[in-house]
Amino acid sequence: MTTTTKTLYELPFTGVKEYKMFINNQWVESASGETFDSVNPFTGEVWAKAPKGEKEDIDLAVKAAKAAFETGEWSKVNGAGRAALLRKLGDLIGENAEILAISEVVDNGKLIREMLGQTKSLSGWCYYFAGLADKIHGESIPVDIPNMINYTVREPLGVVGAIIPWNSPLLLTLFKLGPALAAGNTMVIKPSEVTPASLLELAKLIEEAGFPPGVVNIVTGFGHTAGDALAKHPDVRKIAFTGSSATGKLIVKNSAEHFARVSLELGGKSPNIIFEDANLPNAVNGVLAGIFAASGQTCMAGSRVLVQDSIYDEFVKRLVERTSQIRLGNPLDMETEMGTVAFEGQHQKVLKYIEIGKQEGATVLYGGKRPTTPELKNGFFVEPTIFGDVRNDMRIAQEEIFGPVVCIIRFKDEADALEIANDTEFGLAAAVWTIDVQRAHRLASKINAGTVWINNYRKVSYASPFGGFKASGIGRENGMQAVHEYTQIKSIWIDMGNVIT
Ligand code: TXE
Repeated sequence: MTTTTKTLYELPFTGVKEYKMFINNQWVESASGETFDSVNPFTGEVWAKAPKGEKEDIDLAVKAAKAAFETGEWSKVNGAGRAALLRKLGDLIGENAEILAISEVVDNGKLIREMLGQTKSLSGWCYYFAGLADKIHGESIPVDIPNMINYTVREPLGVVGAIIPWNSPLLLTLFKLGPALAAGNTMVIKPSEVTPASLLELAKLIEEAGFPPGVVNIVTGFGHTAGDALAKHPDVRKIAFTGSSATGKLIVKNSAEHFARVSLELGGKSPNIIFEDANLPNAVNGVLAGIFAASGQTCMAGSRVLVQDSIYDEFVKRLVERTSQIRLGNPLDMETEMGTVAFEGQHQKVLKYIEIGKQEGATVLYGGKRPTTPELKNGFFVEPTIFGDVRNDMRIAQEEIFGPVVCIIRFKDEADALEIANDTEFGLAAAVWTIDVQRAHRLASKINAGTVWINNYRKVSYASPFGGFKASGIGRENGMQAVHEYTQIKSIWIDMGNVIT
């Protein structure tokens, strides 16, 4: 039997798709009737339009979410019921993985080969948090007061506002939606203005799964209007945000006006540390995946590669050789190995940082420009770029570039590596490549980062807490810890009386 494997994926329609947004299980235009464009970063052309939601639309969505939480059908659904709905959503995501993946690729230029795998794995987030939905319990506490019983329960917070970036809209939404709904909250989700489509495709599945009206609302629009209104809304009890540190700060200030909780997953400048005893082919693979996957647009990108002096030349030679083989092209083609960056503004930012790196005296070992071949010239491409001779105090080593640009920094010994690794305002992730198990554990315990990978890079699971130290964020996503972040504890006291004599 012969099987044919599809290599080029395409949208199931032609022309510009006009989306509506999802409030109270209704598909609606924005109150103003205005829309905004989503541009395909490979072609530079508009491929979809979404409603330009603003404060009025956010108010409607929060009202629906509040009613669903307080008095609606959802307020009567127990943990097992919430689990069943999440499982159904997981099934539907699996069945519709292709359209979800394609709409995200056309919105942000990520690779279809990466997105197909990622969208299938999203079902796992639904199943995992479904499994926890009926296991959210408090404690019985032995208080030191006669005749008193004290116990706690974990209750949902109420309306959760989720503000989502453009680099991985579906995955970063599932990080929030899974635990928030498992715990019994309701949600208003604001996708990035750069990538509205994949979350509106997800909304179709949320409707089909049978979630009652108001449980999940998706309002498309801009950060300074819709996002701002959501963060400031007095009926929103928690804001779950992934994005830039600058916007994260604003969100903390705005949500403080009504004491909403916040969880923030912000930027990074993660060190990927290669010792002389490391398995070099594996380390090179880890460095490539760490920085060039998603064209470097991941918060956990291994953007600082620290290489021990004794293997520096050999490592760089291997890295340049492998990088020169990376095939840039149409992100919808399964053969393509690196896509575009997500939008024009980000493209300009990345190219600007490459110029800054050159001015700072770093050496371009590979790449460093926008490619000019006819097939690539309309897309927001940046060549995979390797800077050598980088000092850790350079701007390219300290500021988040969020593109396919890696800084190679030399170190002498373990102490030197640790000092450089921690010399950053960020603390999201780090990796150590060594076969010395004692050194691996020593460094894992001393690096200031929320995740440390040993002899691997970029592994994430719904079961394992993810989040940052220092300027990389507040709170954790994934794992049981995430469910707790969407609950509040109530302490209940019972007086047993004195009837027995
Ligand atoms: O992020 P913003 P931008 C970093 C990365 C990137 C830079 C800028 O370095 O180059 O941030 O990207 C919404 N109130 N990361 O400008 O502004 C916005 O609409 C409420 C790292 O796109 O943080 C979008 O939905 N919301 C990162 C979301 O915030 C507001 C992922 C993220 O946009 C708002 C993305 C406001 N005043 C960028 N202003 C990561 N950690 O993975 C904007 N938003």
